[in-house]
Amino acid sequence: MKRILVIYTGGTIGMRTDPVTGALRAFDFTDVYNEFPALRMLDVELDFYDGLTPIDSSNVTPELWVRLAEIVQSRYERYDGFVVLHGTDTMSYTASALSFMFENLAKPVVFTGSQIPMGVLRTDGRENLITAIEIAAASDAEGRPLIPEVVIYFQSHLFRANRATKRSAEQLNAFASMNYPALAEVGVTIHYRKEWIRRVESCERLEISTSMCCDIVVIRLFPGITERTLRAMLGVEGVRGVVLETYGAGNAPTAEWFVDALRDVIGQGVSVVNVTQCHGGAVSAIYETGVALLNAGVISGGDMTTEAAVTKLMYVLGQTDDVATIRRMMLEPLRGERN
Ligand code: ASN
Repeated sequence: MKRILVIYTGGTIGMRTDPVTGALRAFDFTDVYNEFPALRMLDVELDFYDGLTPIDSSNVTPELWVRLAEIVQSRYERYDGFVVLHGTDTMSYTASALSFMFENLAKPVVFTGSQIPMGVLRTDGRENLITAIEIAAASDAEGRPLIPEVVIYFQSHLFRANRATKRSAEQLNAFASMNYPALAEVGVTIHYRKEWIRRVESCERLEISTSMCCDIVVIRLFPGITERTLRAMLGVEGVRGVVLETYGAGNAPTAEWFVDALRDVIGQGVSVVNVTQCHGGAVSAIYETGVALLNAGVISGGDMTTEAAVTKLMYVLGQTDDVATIRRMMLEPLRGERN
């Protein structure tokens, strides 16, 4: 029987309605079999880790990412797979961050959550949790895990974590992966799309990187942005990296002050990564407005999501100070996060 560890971090999935007051309060996962007896029907041995204080995921910090990475690493040999219950609001940041922090991951780490609390009759959490556990336990004919990567399972779709983004605050189908196909689709059966799943490239021990650099800013362009605003954002003391959300295929104003402001900080050793504000598609310097950025030394983020660009930049800046290495690592797919 496969052994799966479920790690509870908080979010809507862990909420139930208090029968007396009607208010939502955190669910006691130590009592999960009473709350949710159907779990006993799964053909897996489940353990629950509830040593974290449940939080709304808007309060997530990189310290929690490190805790999660350490929890998985210290129990890696004991379990066949891991399910992380997490709030949906920042799930794609946490899951993406972990995809970079794990080196040589060969077992599934499946994130899931819900839009409707577990303790509400019409919850989507029940199906999400059960299927996430099944996916974490799935193996091929040789007994190797089917999904040796960090993934998000939500409403019938399994996505690579660093390709996924929260697309709706209302619909149960809350996540999307615009630039990479789903790794599995769930209907009557779970249909794995093996051609899109990462292969394990090394059988070395799982290592984790716990140094994530938070000295970055995200700048979303808008028509009317002034030189004063741009320079103030770029000039924040200690900033080492910038994720610049540009228009369309990576386009930005060609005004001299704009390009100069970027060239100045790049000259001072700041790494600037260009991603598109569009939900799908990639940065490609096909217009003059994109070429100017490349010439100024901006790094193309290709088809990365903002979440992937932010967490990858934090990870890469945590690894090295060398600007050329940072550029090379940002341009290379490290965990299947970009083409
Ligand atoms: N605010 C919640 C969270 O991210 C939303 C959810 O889980 N659906 O923690």
